[in-house]
Amino acid sequence: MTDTATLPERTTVGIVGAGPAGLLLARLLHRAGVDCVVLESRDRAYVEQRQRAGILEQGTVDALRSCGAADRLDRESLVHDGVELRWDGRAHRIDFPALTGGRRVWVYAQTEVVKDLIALQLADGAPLAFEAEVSRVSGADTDRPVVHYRHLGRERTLACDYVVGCDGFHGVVRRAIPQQELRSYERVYPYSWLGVLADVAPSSEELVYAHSPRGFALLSMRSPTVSRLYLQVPNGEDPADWPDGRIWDELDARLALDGGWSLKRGPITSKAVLPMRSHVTEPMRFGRILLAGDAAHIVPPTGAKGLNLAAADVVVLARAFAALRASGSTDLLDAYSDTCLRRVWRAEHFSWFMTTTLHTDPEQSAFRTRLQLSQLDRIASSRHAAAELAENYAGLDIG
Ligand code: RFL
Ligand code: PHB
Repeated sequence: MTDTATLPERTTVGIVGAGPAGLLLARLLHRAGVDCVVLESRDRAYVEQRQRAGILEQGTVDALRSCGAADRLDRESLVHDGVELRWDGRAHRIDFPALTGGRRVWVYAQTEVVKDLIALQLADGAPLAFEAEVSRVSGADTDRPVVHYRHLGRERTLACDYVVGCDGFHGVVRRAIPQQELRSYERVYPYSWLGVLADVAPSSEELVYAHSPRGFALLSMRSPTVSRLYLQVPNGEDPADWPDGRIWDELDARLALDGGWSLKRGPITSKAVLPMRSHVTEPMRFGRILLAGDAAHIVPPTGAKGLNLAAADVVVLARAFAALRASGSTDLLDAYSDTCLRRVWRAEHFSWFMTTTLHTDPEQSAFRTRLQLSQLDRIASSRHAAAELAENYAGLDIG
C-alpha cells in the first residue's frame, strides 16, 4: 500500500475512487504510459469485500484482458449463454448466442474484479492510496485542478492536468462542477432489493428473473457452490425482519413453476437491502474534470448494467488520454461525454424496462399488471422481442 511519503504532489490524471471504474482506468492508463494517482477513501479490505454486481459483458471482459487483468477471470468465471424469465408459473429461456450472433456473458463477481485490479496495481501500477478521503476539488475552471484529501491524518493536495471522478453516486468530484453547468435526470423506484449470499449450489445453471404478484425475485450465483439471490421488498425494509426461513419460503413462492421446481436451501451468510434508482448527470465533463461510472449515472440492477457502464466509460476515457499523449489531440476527450451518454441512455432505458416489467409496484393497477404479462408473453413468442432483450443484456456495440 502506498504511504503518504511516496504519494506525489502532482500527476497527469488524478483518479478519485478505487471502485471498478477508478481501478480499471488506472490500469489502462498505466498500459498507455499515462501517469496517474488513485485516491480511495475506504480501506482495502472494505473495498475488496463490498458485495455488488455479478455479470460481465463481452466489452468488459475484453477491457480486462487488454490490460492483463483477466487471468483469474478466464480460469474461474462461469460463461453463460442465456437467462430464464419466469412468470405466471411458466418459464422462457433467452438464448443469447442464438439471438445476438454469438454473444454471451460472464458470471464473475465485482469483488473479484476489484481484487484482481488492486493486486496488479500494487504490484507494478501507479500509486494507489487507501484511506485517502478527498474533501473537494478546486480549480475546476483552470488548467490545473487540485484534489484536496486527507491521508494518515495529514491534509494533502494533488495538482493534476485532469481529475476523473470515479467516486460513485455520493462522490465529491461532481460537486466541483458549477451546478448551472449540469443537468440531472432521476427516477427513484417504490421498492428495494433484499440481496443475500448463501452457501448452497445454485438451483439453476443460468440466472432466473421472476415476475410474481408477490414481487420480483432473482436467482444468481457466485460459483458452483455459492448462490446470490434477490427479493423485491418495500423501501426501508429491515433485513432483521427477514429470518432465513422467511427468505427461502418467499423465494420458493416467487420462483414456483407449474409442474414443480425445487429450490435448494443452505446457510445464508450475508443480507442487505439495496434501494433502486435511475440517475444521469450531463455532461460527463466540465473543463478538466471528468466523471465516470456511478459518479455520472446510476441504473437499477435489474439489467446488470452498472459495472459494465463504468468499464465502458473508462475504456473511452483511456483511449482519449492515450491519444492526447500520442498526438496532443483533445478530439477524443472533447467527444468523451457525448460518446458515453449514447450508451448510458440505452442502458438507462433497458434497466428501467427490465425493472418496470418484472417488479410489482404495491400500488399498481390491474391494468398495469396485464400490460406486464402481455409484454412477457410477447418476449416468449416473438424472436424480435426476445432478440431486443438479448442484445441489450449481452451488451451493445456503442462507442
Ligand atoms: P463504486 O464501485 O461505487 O466506486 C466508487 C469508489 O469511490 C470511493 N469514494 C471516494 N474515494 C475518495 N474520496 C471520496 N470522497 C470518495 N467518495 C467515494 C468509494 O469508496 C468507492 O470505492 O463506483 P464505480 O467504480 O463507478 O463502479 C460502479 C459499480 O460499482 C456499480 O455500477 C455496480 O455495482 C452496479 N451493479 C451491477 N452492475 C453490473 O454491471 N452488473 C450487475 O450484475 C450489477 N449488480 C449492482 C448490482 C449494484 C448493486 N448495488 C449495491 C446497488 C447489484 C447490486 C446489489
Ligand atoms: C448478481 O449476481 O449480483 C446480479 C446478477 C444480475 C443482476 C443483478 C445482480 O441483474
